Amino acid sequence: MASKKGISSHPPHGKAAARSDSGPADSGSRRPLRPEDEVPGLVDGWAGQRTHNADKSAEYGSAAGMPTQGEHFPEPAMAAGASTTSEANAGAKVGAAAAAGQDANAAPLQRARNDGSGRHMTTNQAVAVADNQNSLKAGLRGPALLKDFILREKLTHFDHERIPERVVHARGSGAHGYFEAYEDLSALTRAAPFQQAGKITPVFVRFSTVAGERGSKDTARDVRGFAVKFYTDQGNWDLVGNNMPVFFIQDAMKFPDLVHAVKPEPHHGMPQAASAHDTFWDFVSLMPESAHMLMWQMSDRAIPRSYRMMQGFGVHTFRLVNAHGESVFCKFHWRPRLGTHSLVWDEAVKISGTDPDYHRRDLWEAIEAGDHPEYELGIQVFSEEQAEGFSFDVLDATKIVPEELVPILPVGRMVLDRNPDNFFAETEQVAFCAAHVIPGIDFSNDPLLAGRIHSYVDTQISRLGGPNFHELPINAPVVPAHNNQRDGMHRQAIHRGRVSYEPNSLAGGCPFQAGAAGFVSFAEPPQGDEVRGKPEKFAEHYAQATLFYDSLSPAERRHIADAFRFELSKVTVPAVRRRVVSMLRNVSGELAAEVARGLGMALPPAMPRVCTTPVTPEVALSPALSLLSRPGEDGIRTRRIAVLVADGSRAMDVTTMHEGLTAQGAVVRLLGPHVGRLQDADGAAFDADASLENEPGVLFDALAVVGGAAAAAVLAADVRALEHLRDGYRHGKPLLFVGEGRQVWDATGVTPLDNDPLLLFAGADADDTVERFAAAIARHRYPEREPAML
Ligand code: HDE
Repeated sequence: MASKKGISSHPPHGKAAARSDSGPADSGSRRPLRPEDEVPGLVDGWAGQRTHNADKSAEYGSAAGMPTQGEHFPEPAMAAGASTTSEANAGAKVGAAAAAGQDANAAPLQRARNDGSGRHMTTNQAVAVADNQNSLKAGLRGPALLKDFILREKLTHFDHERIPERVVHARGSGAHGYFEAYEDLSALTRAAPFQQAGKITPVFVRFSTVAGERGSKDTARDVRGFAVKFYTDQGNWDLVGNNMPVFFIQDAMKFPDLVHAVKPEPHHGMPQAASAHDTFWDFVSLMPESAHMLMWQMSDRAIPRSYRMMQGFGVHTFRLVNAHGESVFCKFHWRPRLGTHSLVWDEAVKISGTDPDYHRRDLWEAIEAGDHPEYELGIQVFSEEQAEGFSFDVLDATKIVPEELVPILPVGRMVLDRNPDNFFAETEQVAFCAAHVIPGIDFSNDPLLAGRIHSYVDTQISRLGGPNFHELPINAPVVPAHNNQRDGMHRQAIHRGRVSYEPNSLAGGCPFQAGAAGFVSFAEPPQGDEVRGKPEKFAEHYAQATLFYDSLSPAERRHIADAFRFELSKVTVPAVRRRVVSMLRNVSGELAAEVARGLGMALPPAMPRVCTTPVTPEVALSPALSLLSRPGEDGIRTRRIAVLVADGSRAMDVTTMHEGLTAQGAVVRLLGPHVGRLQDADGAAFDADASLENEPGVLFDALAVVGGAAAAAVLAADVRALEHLRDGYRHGKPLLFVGEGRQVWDATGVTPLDNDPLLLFAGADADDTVERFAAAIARHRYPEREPAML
């Protein structure tokens, strides 16, 4: 057993360190020597007491069991890690002696913020810059001089302002916030955020697309990253998930192949941020395990309306481990309070042209407006024995555990309430890592997860330039980190003392191993021989793809067929198209036939299945998979409504609409032929805050045209207004026409469906117009219009 003892409060004093207390007369920071400054004597005392490494015997044999705390000695002031006897001499640069356990990195981010307000400009060496307009020249028309260190510093820094973008998930947006636990989960896990009801843990979240480069559009058809860094009081925990609960591949060995296939083709660097090309479909159709994920990727989930309106999933099966070392399997789910909503494809394409930053802007603006996005964290918990009984393998990341099989237990909520100060310093430099777990959270043997545990740390080393990326302010934990790792590029911490190894006696044994209080890996029994291979249940590739497809509404199913048709129409090699459709036959005959029809090809025979023994899934339909089951709890809150206006629009209508919808939390914009001042027939003035040109209708969730004959005539003759309304109708959005505004609808030439519930006409003086419109907006879309509009 290792000792937890320490030596008592009065260590033996050795020879006092030779020190001079003389110094400049003005050095008020000096102080006389104190007994605890007698570092050499103290250390000798520790070294003398630690006659041998008593911890050593605990390292051997399977009986060793739980690790024990390392032998160490209580630390008197300025002793254990002291570097020099002059260390306590305070100064404007060095400050005074470090407090025991100090780690400046653990402080809140404000320690690193830089505020130039009211300050003059300086170089990086803090030398005031007199002239920031002109380089130094030999004569006004003469050559610039090499000795202009100010110009050179500025240009040199500029030349190195970029870092490599992420290999995948390069395009992303971040936000700060907090996680609040609903209840004490200590029976299940010792993970810090879940130890008491109401406990708050700070978080930083980064949402992303996967395939596109850093400057690519937000509304690409793609998986979205949903990465959460919990700064817990037990260290950082990163839950690095996606907005889809499964993945394309089962084994990390295939990840580079998958990414090479989906990224722009290497010979010509196209297409950007798109899976609609030959190499992607060639690869995935030779990897039938991707069938389930492809259904998600071709579904509405791949074109979310907003980062604030998408679910998040941990994807892999994890372990929760409690203080007794007992473990259960766990799947993590994030559920947005605003509901899960999507764009439609034509809309996503148009948005990408008009606002490639659509999701980034949406997240930023909502937080700035005080509409803080909120997500509930839920867990599915099941035992190893339960898992063994499932028809699928929980270690296979291409499978979900249906909610109908294992219910989701809500355990807390996350609120994003603060935008970053600086995109680069925070969102770009944040380094998520699947290996960042804390006591109480552990890995399962999912072979995809195993690769991730390696890959994320590794990639940061080239992306962030060395092994000390954990010291960047955004990555540093909120509790101090102490170990014997030293040096490396860009080291920020100034470690004290001569000891950077353990065991030691010269630093009183510190920092010492935490024993049972630290991270203790779950004692997973060994599984068998070392082999390269996959378990049998991994061979079933289609049952859950079918489950997903069958559980969706007709409109959602149609969107999947449309997406396959579009993507495959971009594939130039007919054999690849055929192979994909032959794979789809194993998912759904209906889907395969629809896609084949859309591609003008004969239905190929079904692809031979890898698993020929039929599997009986526990769940044949899972309504929870349909977006229809996830409308959200907040009605029209944060929905963007465009009110189309022109000179002559009834100012009263404008005001009623604006106030009525804003009162329900919607974001209303007046869209005029130009921005700025407009007036109604009576001369009442109002301002258009956007124009038909700079904020086209696709950027809104609903559109309205208010009354006023002159305005209606102007808008009915404006092709942009008509296009916005046609798009709005085609994309299933609520449309409202008040009084003479109806003339604008008539001018669109659209023949509406009978009894379209989201196409509203209101009399000029009706009282319930805003209420009817709000009710329609809360229904979001009427997808039944789409087939008629293709
Ligand atoms: Fe990632 N992934 N990934 N991934 N991943 C990265 O790490 C990797 C996988 C996910 O906002 C990279 O820092 C491997 C699944 C997100 O910064 C890289 C494998 C899931 C993000 C990497 C996977 C994810 C990444 C690139 C298969 C959902 C963005 C830059 C074995 C559970 C995090 C970086 C952010 C980023 C590797 C598969 C989610 C290269 C090897 C499955 C959300 O390390």
